[in-house]
Amino acid sequence: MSDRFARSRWFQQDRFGMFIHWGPYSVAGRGEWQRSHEELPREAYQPFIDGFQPHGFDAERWADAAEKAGMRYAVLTVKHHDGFCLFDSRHAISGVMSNGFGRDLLAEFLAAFRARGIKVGVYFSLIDWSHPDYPAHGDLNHPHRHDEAYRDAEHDWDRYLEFLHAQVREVMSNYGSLDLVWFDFSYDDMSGEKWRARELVEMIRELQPDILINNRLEANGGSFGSIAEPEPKPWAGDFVSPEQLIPAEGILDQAGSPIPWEACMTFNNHWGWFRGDHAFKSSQTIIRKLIEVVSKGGNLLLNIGPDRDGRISGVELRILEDVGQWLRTNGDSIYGAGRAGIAKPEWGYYTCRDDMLYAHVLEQPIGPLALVGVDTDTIEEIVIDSKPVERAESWLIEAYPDIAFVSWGDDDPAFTYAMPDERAT
Ligand code: FHN
Repeated sequence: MSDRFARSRWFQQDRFGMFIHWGPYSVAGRGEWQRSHEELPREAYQPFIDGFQPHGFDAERWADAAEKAGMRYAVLTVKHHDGFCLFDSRHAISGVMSNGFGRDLLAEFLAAFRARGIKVGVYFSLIDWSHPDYPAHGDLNHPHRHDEAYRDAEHDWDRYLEFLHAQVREVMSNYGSLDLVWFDFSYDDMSGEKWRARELVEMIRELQPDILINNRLEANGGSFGSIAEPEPKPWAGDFVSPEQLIPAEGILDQAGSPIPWEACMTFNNHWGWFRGDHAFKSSQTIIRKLIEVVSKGGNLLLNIGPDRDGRISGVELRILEDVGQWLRTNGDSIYGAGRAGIAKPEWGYYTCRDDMLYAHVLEQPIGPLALVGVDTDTIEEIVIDSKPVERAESWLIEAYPDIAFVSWGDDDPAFTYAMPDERAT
């Protein structure tokens, strides 16, 4: 990978992160687009801002869950589209320091995760529905899109950008060394220099020289931006951020060299807490997605949406522990691993780290395991993790008597998950 991405080395080592969507939208449990979907003018959204009082919140619990899951970095929504700041901002229109709560939740998040050696990132929304100068015209889902007085009013875009840049400067200046900034999102003509992105990136790089920036100053979850071009824009970012999807072949630049990328995914079907959405992905599904993204040279950023008090459900905690248990056995095939450069086999995925090839056997192949295209002379050892062991073991040992393999243990862990509405105490 070109040294253009030299600062991403930790990112490609760590592979697995926690995304956290939390704010006033977590009060009602109707998702982070509640204000837009319900077309709530400011005064109608104010009760949710005032109701965001997570006095029982303990960031240690989040950090503990991430550590047990084997997550190596974490990204918190310090400001989502509703404009509410989880950090102490002199410029905030609404936030934890002005709604009566009075605790700097970003500072608490950073302290708890750093104490465990987990890298820290901040999600920052480029869109701000609460700011009078953020126009309703381009953003079809702006809560005021049907409010003619708002829509037809004069919006001073430069004044909005001053506000946006000032808040980013506060986060970059006041919270120590940050590992990653996750902007969200560009769309239509709202991209690149429309955000005064060159100036923003220069400021960020001056304050946080080693920080990673995603590609959403000019892109979104379904686009690349210029990062893959021979002459990428200064705001192209350090990694691509596909959303709820895993690219077929991983992500390469136009010269065919791999580019760092990270698939972000929800645990259920929503980013912010959504009451009644109990469709949590199983640990096996998460592990399979983690294997797939790493086999294609990518990362997985798995989202949790804590409730109004910052609690994670007991079901999610148990699933995360299952994933961490698998990683404690098979982590060598994930952390610091990546593309193997050989064709994907029909029974699963290869990942490769240094001179070690890992065969992740997810489906029982027909006949012996064919390590197609594998030059075993160049590979020091082939480690196969297979599932379920009893089904795989016989033909694996028969086919490859001299290969050690790492077992997944039981098929679908026999954990009986409590009902999702059981909240962690
Ligand atoms: O609109 C946001 C959405 O609420 C969520 O934050 C996702 C996460 O990547 N990003 C945007 C949609 O692409």
